[in-house]
Amino acid sequence: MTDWGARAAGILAKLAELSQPGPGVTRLPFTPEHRAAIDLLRSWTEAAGLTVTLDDAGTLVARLEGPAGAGTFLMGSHQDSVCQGGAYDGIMGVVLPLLALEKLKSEGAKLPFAVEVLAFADEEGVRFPTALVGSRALASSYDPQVLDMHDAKGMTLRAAMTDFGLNPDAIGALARDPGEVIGFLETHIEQGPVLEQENEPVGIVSAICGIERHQITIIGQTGHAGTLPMEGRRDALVTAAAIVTELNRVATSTPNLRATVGELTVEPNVVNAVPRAIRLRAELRSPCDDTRKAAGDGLHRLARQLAQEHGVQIDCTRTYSQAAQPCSPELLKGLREAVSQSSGRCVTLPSGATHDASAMADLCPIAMLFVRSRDGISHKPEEFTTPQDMSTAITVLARFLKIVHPHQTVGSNK
Ligand code: HGY
Ligand code: MN
Ligand code: MN
Repeated sequence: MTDWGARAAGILAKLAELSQPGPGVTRLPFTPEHRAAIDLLRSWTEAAGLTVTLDDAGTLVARLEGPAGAGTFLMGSHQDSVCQGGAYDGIMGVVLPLLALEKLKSEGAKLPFAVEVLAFADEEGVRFPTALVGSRALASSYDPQVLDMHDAKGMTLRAAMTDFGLNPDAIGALARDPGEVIGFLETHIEQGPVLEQENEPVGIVSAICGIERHQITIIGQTGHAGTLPMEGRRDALVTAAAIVTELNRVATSTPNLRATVGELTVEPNVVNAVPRAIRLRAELRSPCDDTRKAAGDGLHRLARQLAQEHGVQIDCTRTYSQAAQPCSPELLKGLREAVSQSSGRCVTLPSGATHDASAMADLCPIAMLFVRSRDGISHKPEEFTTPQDMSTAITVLARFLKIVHPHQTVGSNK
């Protein structure tokens, strides 16, 4: 009897070694570490009888052929990590479905459609100021302008992909025919505390939160910290602090809203000079787009009002936004059935993190299976999921594939 959870843990431990030196896992897209992960996954999946290709967005595609014309069910997640991240975020969602296919094969089960397990190159957007190129390419929402974006060393995405042996100009041709795709299921660590609190190994995602980002620049006036009177100062950091505090109060008192100011730079940033300029980046997330947009508009009003009161200049720009994506009711029904056959209660929860599934929703019905994270930790070396929980997830995925029907090519997420 195969211990599928132990198999998963062993493979993930090997993949975690394919990292830049340092604590945790650092595997960024189009790097030697990414190449090593592709090679390891390719050798393993070809041995399991799947055909493996690398598309021009850097997505590894492991395909189990099915009857002609029956359509394809897509699974998978991202291979990249954040810097000094964990060994499960993303890559576990590639390994578990591959093992579910092996489990089905060991049981002699034949599926009435083809299955592809995808390992997307870049979901985190850590190396380049963009993300989801692979999933957006399949979903026809890819913007070629992102190829001109560059990393911290000045290398463009185009150059990095070309050096990686890809043809970035062919990415647009990767778009899939929606009529051929039955759906997409992403398996992912929860990255939060809910499943642990509910004492459940897996959970079903109801919707993926929408997200928007704002850049706020504040220009005040610097001066000697000791000789400039407090009266009449135009301290840019005082305005920024008021924005951060008020934004936090609004998010804490608004249901289904999370707000974070994760980036803030100060100029001249010396202890004995009054801060002249601040650049901060705020992020808002919500499963409800109206809530998120209202909070974003409120942030701009607040910033302008404080700037007037403090006598500083301000510029607010919404630099990014991504709509909330509800999961497909039809796929959720199948997932619920598979979970109730395998582990018990079906805890359903929204995803506060974004995922490739957010982009795949433009192509086909989507669903997500969450796997319990110890202490809800993620994006850190301590990220962990037990082999037992992974074994349960593999069983759920195998059962789910036997429940999905090719006719589910129609249907939407709404
Ligand atoms: O930011 C996110 O939600 C994801 O981890 N990239
Ligand atoms: Mn992540
Ligand atoms: Mn992830």
